[in-house]
Amino acid sequence: MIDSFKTDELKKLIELSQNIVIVPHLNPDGDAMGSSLGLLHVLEGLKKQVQVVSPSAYPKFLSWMKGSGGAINYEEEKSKAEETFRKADLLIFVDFNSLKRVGEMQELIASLSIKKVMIDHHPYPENIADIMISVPESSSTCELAYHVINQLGWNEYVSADAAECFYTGIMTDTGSLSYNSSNPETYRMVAGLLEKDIDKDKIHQLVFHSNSFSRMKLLGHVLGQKMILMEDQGAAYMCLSAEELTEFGFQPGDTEGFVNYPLGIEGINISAFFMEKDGIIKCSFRSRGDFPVNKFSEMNFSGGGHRNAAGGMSELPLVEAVQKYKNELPKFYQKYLKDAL
Ligand SMILES: [Mn+2]
Repeated sequence: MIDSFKTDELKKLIELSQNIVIVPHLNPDGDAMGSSLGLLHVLEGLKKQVQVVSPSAYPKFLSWMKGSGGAINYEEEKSKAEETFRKADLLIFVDFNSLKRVGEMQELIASLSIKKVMIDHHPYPENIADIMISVPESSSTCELAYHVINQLGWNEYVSADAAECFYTGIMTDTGSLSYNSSNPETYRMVAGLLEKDIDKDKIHQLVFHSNSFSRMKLLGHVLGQKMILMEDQGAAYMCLSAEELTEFGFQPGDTEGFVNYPLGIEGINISAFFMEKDGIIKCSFRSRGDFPVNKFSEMNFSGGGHRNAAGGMSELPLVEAVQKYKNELPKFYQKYLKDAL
């Protein structure tokens, strides 16, 4: 799957490095944290000094993962993060392919002249690293990272802790192997991880059944009061203002997966979720079938991602961002129907 020339180069680079910093994307999800911490455990097994520096906090439902407590949150520990970057001789980017995705860390990272490696499964990578391992066909960065470790001949360094982390990302990025997971390769990787004696049922329980009370209340509110259908396009959207987030005691990760719920309605194949946070509007888009939400987001919400799952942002006020969606989606949908015919 990956050029052996590239993996040879990567192996040499890791062997020569001593202080390795792993960077996930802003608001890291299960795949970003899973691949960061999985690689951390493997590289520590190889006797490297390894540190995960996240651009922002990770969601609480991932705090059971071994090593998560040691991750530096740049938003809260800027000087510690900067110190860590200064000492580093290798950076590994996981689960993103554009420096825009590290938020305020962007300038700092761009200024570092050390070697950089990218391991990612999003389409259209930007040239952000010396060694770019970009496999959009992969279900998740965790699947890809585990595959790379195997190709490097380091399977023995994948401990049960590491395997749990890698498994988590595969599970969260595929909705427990329900989408984005038709490639037999994914199951080969899952089989390899299960051989490490992980408790997959426990991981499922920890990730999907550890909702906070505040998240459940917020979910009830958004589904009950905020979901609007656009039946002509088979679409739905929901939005949450900063006031609503405060009212419901929002914690990072609380809205994770909300965007998927409207797709559970018969006839709804496109879903959007808008949230006012940190002075901007964060957008999430999902679709079923061929409708390319990544292209729609790229054109209208400075975003991108996968065909069926994309992110984006808007600097418009929330009401106007939502209005833009209501205006642009029907136009794009018409164009999509024509192009598809
Ligand atoms: Mn991912």
